[in-house]
Amino acid sequence: MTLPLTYSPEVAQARAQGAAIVALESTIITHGMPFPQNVETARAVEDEIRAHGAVPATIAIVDGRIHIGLTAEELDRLGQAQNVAKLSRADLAACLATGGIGATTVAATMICAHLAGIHVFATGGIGGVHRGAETTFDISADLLELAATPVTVVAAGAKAILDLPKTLEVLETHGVPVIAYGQDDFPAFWSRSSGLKAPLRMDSAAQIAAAQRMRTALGLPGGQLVANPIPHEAEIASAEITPVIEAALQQAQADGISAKAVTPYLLDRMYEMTEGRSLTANIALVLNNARLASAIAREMAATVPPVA
Ligand code: PSU
Ligand code: MN
Repeated sequence: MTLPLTYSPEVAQARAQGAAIVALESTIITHGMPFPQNVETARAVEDEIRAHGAVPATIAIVDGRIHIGLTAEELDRLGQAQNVAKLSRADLAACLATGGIGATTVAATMICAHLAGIHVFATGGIGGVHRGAETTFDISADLLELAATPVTVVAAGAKAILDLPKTLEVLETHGVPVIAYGQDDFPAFWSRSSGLKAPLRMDSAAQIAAAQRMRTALGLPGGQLVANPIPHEAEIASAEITPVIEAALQQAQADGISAKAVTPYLLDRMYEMTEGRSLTANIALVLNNARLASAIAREMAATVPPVA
């Protein structure tokens, strides 16, 4: 069976030349940000990657095929479509088999990036262990994917809507390297520090690329989580964001939100309660992650032969 992969012309050319490529997810577009900022941000992130010497590959399922790189029209269509399925590892094959349209989470984007020979991926925040997971068992499939699939994911840590100590514990149990970039603390998305020390720290893209190569050489499956703190000027102080998080969590509980709907619901509530400030910060940190991912991809491309 041939894989249902479609490369955009830009990504196909980059692959042929062995150029640096950075994968991007699409759930952040369909479920993470409102229209039109979602499409504007997706474009800005792609441009930022091009400006930093790499080629962007936004990944989504369109008409039952895995698209590695979206054309401008496809991106517009996805950004405005209603009721797009949010696809993780569990849903990906079913969506492809039934010919639908779908947005890939961090987990599904990692799977698709790996199929396409792409080793690095930039996003905003990853899914993690939800607060109350001891009763709900709500632990994002993103964490297990990092343990299984050899892609380095650059994120601004995880949102404090999650239980961050438990998230770090699950990553450790599954053998996922968690690398803070340029500081000792694990960042918490809108805030540069979560108050928790990250297990590992690196200060250069070259070290991060070398660590992924070494992991693979040792025969260890899986990727790495690079936690890149939000730029100083875009940070929302923890004293300001904490009450908003608490209120959003309470509303989610009152509304009986569960499973896949939890993360999009919380993001939406926070956007409204901060009057868009959470989104402005989100955009700044994704751009920052795109820059670091581009540098890592350039380091990787310098050592990895082009795809035949
Ligand atoms: N966290 C964010 N923004 C996001 C997501 C998570 O700060 O957009 C999205 C990502 O696509 C992530 C997914 O992979 O939500 C995780 O969903 P869940 O918690 O249902 O696994
Ligand atoms: Mn979940």
